[in-house]
Amino acid sequence: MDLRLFLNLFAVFLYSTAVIAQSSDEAARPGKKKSVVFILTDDQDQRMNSLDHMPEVQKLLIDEGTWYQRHYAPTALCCPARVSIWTGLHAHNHKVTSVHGKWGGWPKILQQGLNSKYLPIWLRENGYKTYYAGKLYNGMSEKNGVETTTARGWTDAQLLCGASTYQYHDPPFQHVNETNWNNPHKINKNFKGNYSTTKVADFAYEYLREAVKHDDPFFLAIAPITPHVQVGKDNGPPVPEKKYKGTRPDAQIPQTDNFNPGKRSGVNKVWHLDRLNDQKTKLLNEHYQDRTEALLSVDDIVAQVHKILKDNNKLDDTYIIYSSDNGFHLGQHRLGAGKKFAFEEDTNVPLIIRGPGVPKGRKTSIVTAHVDLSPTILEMAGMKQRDDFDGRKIPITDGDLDQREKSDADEYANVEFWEGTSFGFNTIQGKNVTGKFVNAYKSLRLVGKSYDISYIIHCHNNAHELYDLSNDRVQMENLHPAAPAPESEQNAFESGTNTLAGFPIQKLLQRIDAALLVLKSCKGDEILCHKPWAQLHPQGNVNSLRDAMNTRWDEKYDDLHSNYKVGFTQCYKNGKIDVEAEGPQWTKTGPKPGNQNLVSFTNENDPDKWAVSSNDTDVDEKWTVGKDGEEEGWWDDWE
Ligand SMILES: [Ca+2]
Repeated sequence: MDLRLFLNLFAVFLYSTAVIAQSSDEAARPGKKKSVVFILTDDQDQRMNSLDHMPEVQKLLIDEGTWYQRHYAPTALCCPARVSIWTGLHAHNHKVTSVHGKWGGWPKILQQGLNSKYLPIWLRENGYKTYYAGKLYNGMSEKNGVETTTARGWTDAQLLCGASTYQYHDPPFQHVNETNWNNPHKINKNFKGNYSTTKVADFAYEYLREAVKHDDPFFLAIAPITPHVQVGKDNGPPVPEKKYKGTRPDAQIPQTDNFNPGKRSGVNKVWHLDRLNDQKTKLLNEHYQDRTEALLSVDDIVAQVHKILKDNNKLDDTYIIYSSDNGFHLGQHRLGAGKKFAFEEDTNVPLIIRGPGVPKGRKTSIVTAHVDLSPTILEMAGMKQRDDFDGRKIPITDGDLDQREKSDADEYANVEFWEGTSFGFNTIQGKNVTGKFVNAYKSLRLVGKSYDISYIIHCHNNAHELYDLSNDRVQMENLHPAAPAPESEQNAFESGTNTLAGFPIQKLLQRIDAALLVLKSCKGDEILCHKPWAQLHPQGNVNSLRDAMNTRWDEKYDDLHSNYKVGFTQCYKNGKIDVEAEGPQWTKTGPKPGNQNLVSFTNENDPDKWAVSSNDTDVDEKWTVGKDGEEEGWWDDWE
């Protein structure tokens, strides 16, 4: 090749590389106010492959954007998860742990001051127009005063509110604007004959067409109830739009090793569940089919949003984010239909981002969580991070993704739960299981270069779960030394599996228990939620589990584990946060013991008597579907 030609080509190459780098940096640079469309589904799984049934999501988001395959709901329940999305806080800091009652729902959100401390308020202050169409939180009903005080911060919003929020037909909406939040309109119930998801879509398109006319940046959230079960007047699985009913006859729950398994799994009551019979697995498969068909209406939203942005030349200035508040299980570990567990089906949710500077067709395994979404959107809006954020901005450029993926520092997600759960779909030793049971737990997902670990500590029975997800992606083999075993057999640890990823399990447990101690107490800038080792080793010489496993730290972790093991002294099943009963906490100055004066929590061993053993009168013993149809988990009871 002619040298001059080569040099010219080389110069062109350098120039174009610089331009690409510059535009990518520019997209992420604070000060640039990009618009954002956030599509948030309700109870959509990632682990049951629901996204495979959405061709527009595949084509316009996954192929054209980045798929964050290890994205987690910090609490696997609508209301706590949504508050984490909009505030950037973990539930142990925002304190909304339930969907209703004293510890959750709209009244609790108001009580915690969260109506004036969340994303749309901050975006408005930065000159954004903010719009919302669909379900925002739980419990936004007349009886909870939503017609007196409703959500703040929206330029305009149509919020699904009241008793029929979870009905797929005749949806009720409250029309909200930026001035009337303290004297809002009544809930409008005059949408007879409308299908909920398409009505949400119509409002959203109206907002989007208005927003693209102006130069102001905008934020639009589109939050249909799909594919949540139908609750209230009519109960059952989600109802697909008429044109899609019956269009996915072959859709089937993935036949993973944890689907209605022949061997027992989990701990506590899950361990005792009978295997589901054919009639029940058939019902679950029909439920799955209804979910995939209902999601096709959301797929239409993705296509139409893309079209409106494209037709108005706004695609280059707008991010599209797609996620779900929490995941869902259908038959895994012999459970029925539901959520609330620390199993991956319930906690690992879709997250896809497309937009300026975001790599196309990239799939990343970095760990991200809902608490990271508000920080990320503030970054997209060119705004500074807030000191109290528990989350951190998600990398959205090739360069930043490369850096995070290559980083030696470990990746964490902290998943917690305070509510109870039911097993109404199940039997134990042939008997129906009725009632609501304690399901409070603390858990940790920890992913490093050669390890992928899930660790769960339950309040009930102080039961522990430890899984090696690099070999056991579906959490069937509990490697904890105290794991249950079938009668006259030994558990995996006793049978000789005493290492995980090459680490001795006993020593590993001391380390990850300490990391969980930090994470269950983490708080904004004071105790960073993504740097547990920095708290445990303030001298800065330990940055990963691998570093912490060094034998020079054995004594330190022996001591920590003897004195500050994560555990509970009392269990609740109504969402109550009682920090004193949650064992030791981590503080800025180190570990602090829990309340030693509480009587230790014990359980009956007979599974039929496992309803609850709490002496606290605050526990909600009556557990029925509320009039506003907002009780969660009840669908384990239908059929
Ligand atoms: Ca949900």
